[in-house]
Amino acid sequence: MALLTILEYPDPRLRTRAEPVTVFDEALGRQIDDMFETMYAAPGIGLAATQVDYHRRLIVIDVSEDKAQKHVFVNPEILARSGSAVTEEGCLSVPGIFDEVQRASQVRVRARDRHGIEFEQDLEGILAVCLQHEMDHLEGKLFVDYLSDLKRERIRKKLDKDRKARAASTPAPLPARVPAL
Ligand code: GNR
Ligand code: NI
Repeated sequence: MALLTILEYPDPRLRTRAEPVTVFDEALGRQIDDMFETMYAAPGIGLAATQVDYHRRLIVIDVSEDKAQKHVFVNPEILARSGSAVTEEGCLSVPGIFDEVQRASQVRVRARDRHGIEFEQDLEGILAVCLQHEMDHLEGKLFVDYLSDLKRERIRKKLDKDRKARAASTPAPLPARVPAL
């Protein structure tokens, strides 16, 4: 298993539209396991493949507190949506930023599991919200796109500043030892 690097806004790779998964093999299984490990370590309740620079239609979600309710959605499609809910959302690709987003409160999804078996499921609550947030990632869309241009610009500047502060506090790599002449 391996921890994957999560891309951060405004990385242009987060704007990629993911392609359907066509092969359900061991490599896909490993990618799913690595995404769960990365999501739990972050920690987050969902992760879309786009966020780890893997541009296939693949999502993992676990909204439980004991890492005991793993959901995998490959090539997901929303068949129906109903209701409306406003949730304070965050995103591992937009670290430290939280704001309200309005979405459907219930969705019916059709997807495939890691073996390629198709299923349909009704989701509600945070699970429904999270699935919609993750499906946006597969389209290259981020929750900050629902906010005003002014807010999004402020967020971009704050993340830039945070990244510079992080880089400055990270010890510089040791210089390679140069043999004495
Ligand atoms: O960890 C996450 N929490 C969250 C909270 C409210 C709405 C959506 C989310 S998803 C997010 C992880 C993430 O960035 N997934 O793409
Ligand atoms: Ni996200």
